[in-house]
Amino acid sequence: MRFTAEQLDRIRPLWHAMLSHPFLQRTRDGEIPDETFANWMQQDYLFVEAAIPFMAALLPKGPERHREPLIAAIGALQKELGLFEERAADVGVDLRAAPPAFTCHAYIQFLMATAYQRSYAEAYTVLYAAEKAYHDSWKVVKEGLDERSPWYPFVENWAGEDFAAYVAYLEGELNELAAAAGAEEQGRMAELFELTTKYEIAFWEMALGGADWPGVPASPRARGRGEEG
Ligand code: MP5
Repeated sequence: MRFTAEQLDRIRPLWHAMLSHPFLQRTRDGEIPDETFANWMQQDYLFVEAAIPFMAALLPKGPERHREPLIAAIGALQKELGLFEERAADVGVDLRAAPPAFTCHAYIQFLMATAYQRSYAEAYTVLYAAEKAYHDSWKVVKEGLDERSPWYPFVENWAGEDFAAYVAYLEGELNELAAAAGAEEQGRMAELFELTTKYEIAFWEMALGGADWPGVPASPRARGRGEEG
């Protein structure tokens, strides 16, 4: 069995926990409150912004054949920020109203630490797991969300054919990297695969439960929907 199939098999209960998360199910069923979805949008906008330097940090570490695809992926992220901005403007959400939540902050730190401190194959594992997680997660939402929903463009972005092809490409490349890695490095890649999945679950949990830091009183600004007080 190839690396990605082996990992998905190994962490199946976790992957299932991610895909059956109430945030996804309620979004799929059109039951997610606007403020809750806005919370996710604000936090994921910050995450995508941070994913650009993460990808850029992978560039000098990777093989030359990965340059063009990584540059294209960075371009796609920049376009994705535009999608957030367009959706947010449409529904009156201020994407800059909330600071990074604890989980978003931690996930971003994890991305950057992985890019700078780990091998290319290890960092690429995190890239693949995060992209695959979003592809699979938004496919769950696609199963039920009304195409006229203001959130449907996010479904089209991550559950669409272009993103599916990108994830399939990453999968093939990651399996090549894993085949060339020694047993110890493969073990570290497996650990990072699992950790990334846990961060993904934590991110949905944060999106659903609010973006306040433990011990810090909720700030009215953080709600970011223009209702002061
Ligand atoms: C992605 C994302 C997908 N936007 N947010 C989280 C928490 N995980 C994964 O990455 P991208 O870079 O938007 O395709």
